[in-house]
Amino acid sequence: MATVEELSKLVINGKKGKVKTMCQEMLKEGVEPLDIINKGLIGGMVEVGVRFKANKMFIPEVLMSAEAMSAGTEIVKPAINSDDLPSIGTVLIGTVKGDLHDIGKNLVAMMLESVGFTVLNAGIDIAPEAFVSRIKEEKPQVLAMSALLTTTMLHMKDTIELLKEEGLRNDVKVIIGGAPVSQDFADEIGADGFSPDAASAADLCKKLLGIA
Ligand code: B12
Repeated sequence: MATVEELSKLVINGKKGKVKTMCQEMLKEGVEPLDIINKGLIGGMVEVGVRFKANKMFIPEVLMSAEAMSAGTEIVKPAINSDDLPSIGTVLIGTVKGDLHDIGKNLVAMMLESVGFTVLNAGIDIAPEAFVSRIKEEKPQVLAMSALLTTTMLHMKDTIELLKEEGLRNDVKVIIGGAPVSQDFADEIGADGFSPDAASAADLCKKLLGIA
């Protein structure tokens, strides 16, 4: 029987095809889908982060790991998506301007969908003006912004300021996340919430909208 540790190793080694096959096997064997994602796939990416920082892995390899992780996520996603649930609210999610990291953001999107939110995934490198214009058009209840770089997290503040300028701040709850972001930073820039991972992001959105 395949283990989450073995899956993590395949992610670290960027073995996209093998990751897909192992995810399929694990689902067949009845392994909890969220364990496959959180312990196996994310577990692998966490180690990739450690090695990247220590200069033991470089960008091309990190990208291969990222692709392997995304491919695995696509396999597991249908097993946790509850398409039949009526929508409990709409969340606009995106990675801020200048930032191309999207793995964590996509996981948050997936978790939100799995608990019944309609998710508008704006993608990466989203400028404050682009977030604000989608909020005007599509009126989500929550704006979720992701940033992985200390240099780009400041655009979260710019977006909140622009929402205020446009008189939209009270129409939408704003949550933020990503490795360099913290509760303190959220308080400082006037966001409504922060959460450190995808599962708690879904709980946070429910709490902010008063959904039990
Ligand atoms: C993968 C990766 C890349 C990939 C991205 C591929 C992709 N499609 O996303 C590539 C190779 C492209 C890349 C490029 C770069 N990267 Co990079 N990258 C990483 C790495 C190794 C992993 C990130 C990741 O995917 N983690 C796994 C996911 C699951 O975790 P996560 O993103 O944190 O998300 C979780 C939570 O944070 C939270 N969350 C995330 N978003 C949100 C949003 C909301 C609303 C909420 C509530 C929660 C939430 O939930 C998620 C799931 O639990 C990190 C190292 C690290 N430790 O984070 C560096 C890292 C982020 N990168 C870094 C750097 C420096 C760069 C580059 C500048 C490198 C370069 N010299 O070119 C470029 C910048 C490109 C750009 N303009 O964005 C630095 C940032 C340093 C800093 N403090 O600013 C890091 C920390 C590495 C390091 N230690 O030096 N990178």
